[in-house]
Amino acid sequence: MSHRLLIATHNPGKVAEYRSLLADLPLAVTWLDEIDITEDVEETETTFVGNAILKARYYAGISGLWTWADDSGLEIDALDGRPGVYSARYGGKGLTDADRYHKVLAEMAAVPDEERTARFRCVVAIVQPGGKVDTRDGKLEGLIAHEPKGSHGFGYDPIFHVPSFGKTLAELDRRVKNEISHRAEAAAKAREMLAMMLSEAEGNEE
Ligand code: ITT
Repeated sequence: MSHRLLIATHNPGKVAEYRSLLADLPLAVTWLDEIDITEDVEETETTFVGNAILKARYYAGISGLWTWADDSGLEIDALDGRPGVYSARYGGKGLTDADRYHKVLAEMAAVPDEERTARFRCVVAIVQPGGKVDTRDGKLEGLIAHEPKGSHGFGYDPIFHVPSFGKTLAELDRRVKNEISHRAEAAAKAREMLAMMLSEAEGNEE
């Protein structure tokens, strides 16, 4: 039996990454903009787990579909974990991704190299039509660069330096990012969880 999986995001950068990460699953993958869901849900929780569940529940309720949502963000040690769960709206509404990472670079201007440690975090929540929910997480450690570099990816990728490659995430090919990223790690774990949830659900249908 084939199911439809809704990737509950309005962020096309995330959709592109999940489409390749889930390409070989026997699932029809769709996303909010493709099925004309324009509603936005306010992310009122203070943790990645809380917001991932909140988004997945909300859009599963509207769509009636198996729903996959993530909450992700950049945690910078020298900024006490900011922008964290506020990554997408850091500095307020109406800013571009570039405005936001320039704000971060300005805040980090006086921070020496050894204190520029940071990590991307991602939590994926999956809700099945009956309402059952579970989560999986992933992270990627790195350093905040001194200036933006590269044009791939989205969000803070141009200022996130990955030491093992000597490059920012935005300088890496999407295939490489999709092997090492916080989203790739969470997605790999969530894929296994989804497979189990699907086979349990099918067992219950028999
Ligand atoms: P949805 O809520 O619709 O999924 P969003 O962009 O608002 O989209 P989040 O609330 O999870 O998503 O915010 C995540 C933000 O963290 C995102 O907008 C980026 O600024 C940043 N971010 C997350 N993952 C990233 C990545 O792989 N590369 C660069 N920036 C990332």
